[in-house]
Amino acid sequence: MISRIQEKVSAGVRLTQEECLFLFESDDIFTLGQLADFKSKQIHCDKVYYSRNHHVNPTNLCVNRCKFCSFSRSTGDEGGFEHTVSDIINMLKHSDDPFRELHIVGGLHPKWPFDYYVNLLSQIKLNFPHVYIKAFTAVEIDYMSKLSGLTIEQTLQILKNAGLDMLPGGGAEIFAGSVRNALCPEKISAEAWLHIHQIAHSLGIKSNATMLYGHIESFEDRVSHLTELRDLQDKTHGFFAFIPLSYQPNGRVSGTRFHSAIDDLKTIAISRLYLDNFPHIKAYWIMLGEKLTQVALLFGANDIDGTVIQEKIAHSAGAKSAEKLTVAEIENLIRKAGKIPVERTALYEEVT
Ligand code: V47
Ligand code: SF4
Repeated sequence: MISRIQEKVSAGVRLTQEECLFLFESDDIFTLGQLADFKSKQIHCDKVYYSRNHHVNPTNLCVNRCKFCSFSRSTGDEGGFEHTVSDIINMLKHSDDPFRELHIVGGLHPKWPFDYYVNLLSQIKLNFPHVYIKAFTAVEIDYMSKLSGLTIEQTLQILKNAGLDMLPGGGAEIFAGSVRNALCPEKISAEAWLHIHQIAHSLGIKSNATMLYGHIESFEDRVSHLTELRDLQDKTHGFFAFIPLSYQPNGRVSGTRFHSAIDDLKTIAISRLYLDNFPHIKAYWIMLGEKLTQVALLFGANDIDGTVIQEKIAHSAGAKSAEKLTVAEIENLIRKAGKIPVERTALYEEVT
């Protein structure tokens, strides 16, 4: 089977679900790396993208309590926080690090009205007109639509008018119903997640997609997750990047399988090979660690996210990576992998 897959990759022919599963079950990591690097070079030469980005988490209070999430709190819990819009603007004004992209995600606050989110976007655009805003997972969009009584389409259109530039890829977790029910029973369904991204794309709002892996899912679950994304991308071409998120064990999900550096590299490489219609595969250094991220650049990843100032979600689940990276550190990491660092905006425009 591997020689057939090699021939198909060289000829640019799409891989089947069976071939994708075969690759997950294979331990031939060097062949996988070679194939994925070949594919990545075809699309991007040796360019690896990064952005100067800043994370903002308006609140960690959340009415959902997903089992893998160490970030969220219920009202009254120790460690809960809720920031006003002016707190956030002040915090950004006093940031020591320059940024071109804001990544804004948070919990589903039990009391805030829809206006909070609209106001947050418009105040950010007023104060930082040149910054792109990547904000609110499909889970948050669904919650806002229920809060406001508006349709998903109306909700997204209002957010877009207020300054929303694109959606992040969070909340996808694993689409397989049995795993989703075990990990995050209160979260929107896979169908709802895909539907919200489809509507966003139809309104001209681009988005990313993620897959949380390395917990209780099977390789078959990963293949069907990737297939759902590939199918939607065929219809809309609205996704920029796919980001496999390596599960950071937090002790609240029992029965997790040991996951490893090899599994992380394999998942990046297979994503590059199978998602032939996704322009970018992102190695998220916050969850992989800086050193493995550098190796992932030789396994099909062509994006490293960014400086990621003030990340809270992975670090509250025990991620050991740095709090942020400087541009010099990122560029050095990319160059030492034999690749060419390219700064980008959230919308993948090259910054010169
Ligand atoms: O949806 C929560 C995940 C996601 C854990 O679009 C965990 O550019 C691992 O989606 N272990 C949010 N993961 C992060 C996210 C993201 C990150 C960077 C860039 C982009 C982008 C999106 O974090 C959640 C959930 O899947 N998460 N807990 C955990 N213990
Ligand atoms: Fe809430 Fe998101 Fe954490 Fe789930 S993953 S508990 S929806 S913040």
